[in-house]
Amino acid sequence: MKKKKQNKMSKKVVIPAVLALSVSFGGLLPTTSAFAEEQTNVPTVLFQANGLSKQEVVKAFLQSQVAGPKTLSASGDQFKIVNEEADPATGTYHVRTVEQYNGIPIYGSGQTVALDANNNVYASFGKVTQRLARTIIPTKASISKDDSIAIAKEGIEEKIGKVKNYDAIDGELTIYNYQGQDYLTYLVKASTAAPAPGYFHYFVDATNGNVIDSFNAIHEADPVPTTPVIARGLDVNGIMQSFGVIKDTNTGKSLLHGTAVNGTNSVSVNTYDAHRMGENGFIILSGLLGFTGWEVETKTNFFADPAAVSAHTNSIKVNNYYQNIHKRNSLDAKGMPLISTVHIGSKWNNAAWNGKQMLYGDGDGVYFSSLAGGMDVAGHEMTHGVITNSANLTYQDESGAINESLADIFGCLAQMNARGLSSPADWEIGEEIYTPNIPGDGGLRSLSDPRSKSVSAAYGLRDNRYPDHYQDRYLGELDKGGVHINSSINNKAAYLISEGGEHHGVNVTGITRSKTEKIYYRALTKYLTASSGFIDMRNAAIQAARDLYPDKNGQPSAETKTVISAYDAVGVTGQ
Ligand code: TI1
Ligand code: ZN
Ligand code: CA
Repeated sequence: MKKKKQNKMSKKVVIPAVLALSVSFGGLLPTTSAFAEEQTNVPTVLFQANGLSKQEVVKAFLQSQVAGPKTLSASGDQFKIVNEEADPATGTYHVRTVEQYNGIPIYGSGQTVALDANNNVYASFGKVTQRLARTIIPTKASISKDDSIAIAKEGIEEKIGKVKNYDAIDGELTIYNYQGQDYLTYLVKASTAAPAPGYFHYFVDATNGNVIDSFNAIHEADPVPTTPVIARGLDVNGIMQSFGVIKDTNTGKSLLHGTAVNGTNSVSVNTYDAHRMGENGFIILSGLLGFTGWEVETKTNFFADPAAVSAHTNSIKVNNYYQNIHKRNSLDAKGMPLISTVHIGSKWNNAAWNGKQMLYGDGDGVYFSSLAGGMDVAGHEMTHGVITNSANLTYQDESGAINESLADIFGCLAQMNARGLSSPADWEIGEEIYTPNIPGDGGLRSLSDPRSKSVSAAYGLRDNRYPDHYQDRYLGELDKGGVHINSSINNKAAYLISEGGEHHGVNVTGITRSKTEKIYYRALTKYLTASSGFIDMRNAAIQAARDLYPDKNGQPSAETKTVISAYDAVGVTGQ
């Protein structure tokens, strides 16, 4: 009873300094994350429930972050709840919202709000648009949805030629902010198989039919089921692997279609061959439409393509990692199939996630050998799949660097997990496939010491090395704003959290891999949003650490302190 009273008193500190500051700028700028004071003492209550329902609390809290006139009848309710989940482990409740204007969703918007057991808001991430109620965005379309579809078709067919048959095409009214201006658009999404596979997105101005922006995304195809058999094959590293596949009983051929089984969850795992189709074409075609390449087949139950065997078995291992360590059922947490295609392009020195599946190049044999041979590469690409289905971090600038970094972090952790706890730590990424003619030179990037790796002089970085401090970050336009460069700053923070060490004069006490992965997974799936940058990553990791390892007597736990000092060490400091 007494405790309860104290809690009530403490709730008076509704808006801590950090939040108050961001709100005071809020009339002009979008606010960034609202985040409870991390250091000590101040209770982590950003907003009191006051008997409201969870949904009401979330909306009232988000509205409270909007400075000035909150609502205007023309703009309507600004926030729409799109996902809610309880976390039984911590008794907390997590809500995702998107913003809308007059009921029309705003493309790319989103917030996460976390409620404690009393329904009080204790954390929130994601920009809140400040002047929506005062912004005049047209909400009346003067062209029809069908007109917008016709306009999108025209654009698509200019690019890939006459499309006889669209697999799917539809439009939806969406507010799209492009180069600082809000447009009422129809977002037309179109899937094509021929003459080229594609998943096109067209933003057609609903007031005048202009195409504001367009791009291509991706989808997957269905497997063909038959009789299960056990097959084998050598992987890229010369190791014999054994795995279940299906045999087409009519032709007697086995296909590289299997299942990753973990307890009651089972996920389809299908691996295909692009026969060296060009990477650009493949990425576009496969994205939405579902072109996955050609079947990998054998008549003997022995699969003779090492790249296919590696991609296939690595994807099972990475899935096992996410299922066993994070209780995640495949990349979308809903059991989606794991699709990989190997032999993309001619000597393509890369691997990718196209929104739907994994793609692996063969490498040129000098810079990289077959990229399917890197288990951490598979972990990296599959983590992009997890990100697509959680925070959906925008692949550009800071949010892109956080996206790339989480791909590297979980790539490393999944690989270490597969090797077993007793195996030595490995914080190099891509060591199995990088510069095959120079043995022992590690990987493409290093999480333990980013500066041990050189980077192209085109970036103009100090000593042409990957940065390990926020002040050394790359601010140019190459690599989508340095997504593979600045990722190193966050990579180093994750390494320090796990292993500890002194960095730029800050001492960090390591808390183990196992605690590190729990913190980052929680930050990714419960707190980060599409627009999160470095400071949000810091705040999300601290919040996740505090959830998992709570403060005691107003003092952060050792784990939380480690997270704070790791981010201090890489120059990402609480303001
Ligand atoms: S997600 C993918 C980006 C690809 C864009 C091209 C379409 C990516 O980040 N690929 C990894 C592959 C990798 C991963 C290689 C781990 C080695 C180790 C990557 O880092 N690519 C580098 C080469 C890059 O694209 O700059
Ligand atoms: Zn990547
Ligand atoms: Ca590695």
